[in-house]
Amino acid sequence: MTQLALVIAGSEATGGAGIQADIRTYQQLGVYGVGTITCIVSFDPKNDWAHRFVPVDPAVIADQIEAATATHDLDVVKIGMLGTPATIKVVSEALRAQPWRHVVLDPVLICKGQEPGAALDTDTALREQVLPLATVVTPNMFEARTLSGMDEIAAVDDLVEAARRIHALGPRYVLAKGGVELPGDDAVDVLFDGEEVTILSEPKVGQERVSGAGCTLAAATAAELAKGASVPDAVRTAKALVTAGIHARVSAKTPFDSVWQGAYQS
Ligand code: PXL
Repeated sequence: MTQLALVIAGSEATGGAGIQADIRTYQQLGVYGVGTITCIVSFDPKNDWAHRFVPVDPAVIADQIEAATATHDLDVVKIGMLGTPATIKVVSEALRAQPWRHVVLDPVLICKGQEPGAALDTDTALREQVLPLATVVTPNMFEARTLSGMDEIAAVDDLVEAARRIHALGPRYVLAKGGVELPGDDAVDVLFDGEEVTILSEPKVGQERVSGAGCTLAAATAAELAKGASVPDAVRTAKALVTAGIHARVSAKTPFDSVWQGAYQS
């Protein structure tokens, strides 16, 4: 039987990140992707690739989720960029309207085109309204600092502490991603389930950030969960897919190349 999964995320027009990367990831793992678009991000090549950000009307977001959930029996969802408090509110209300086996939250906090003041409201809304619904949350270093309230994450021990603090906010599992930002030869992620800490480590593929890695990791986790994997197994497969996708990255004129999901072989 074909497995289905929902993704609620933004469109990133170059194809590198956002729902474009999510749907490719679902496809690569044999999962039929169903998508709701929350916002449209168009980088501006005339202005240093600044993010131009347009939120989708909350009523239209609600309509999309209604169409998707009325058409299919969906019990796994990945949530990517939401972007505004109004979007967060409508998505959290829609999520509460039915039970979910897994809610994978990539807590994308700010987009460079947004006002910092608006971003603070967004952080608070995400922390209060969506984070407690997540079965897995996947913060990067910046998001881990913001959600945990820690000023500095300089080593794996700090990342573990951040994961503990974020876990206390309600999600069932925290996958805190060190990525290329923590010093050392390996890209280290920390998985915390409230009791046990699991360290996941893969050799870094260069020192450059690659667009779409975070989106792809969360989407691959959701796809594997949809197929029945446990959270630790889903995360391991997701990390392998991202690592293969960074090796095979698509070169781009934006400051970052982008992950190629099609490179992964299970
Ligand atoms: O990679 C984070 C991200 C997620 N979703 C959308 C984005 C970005 C980064 O640009 O535009 C829609």
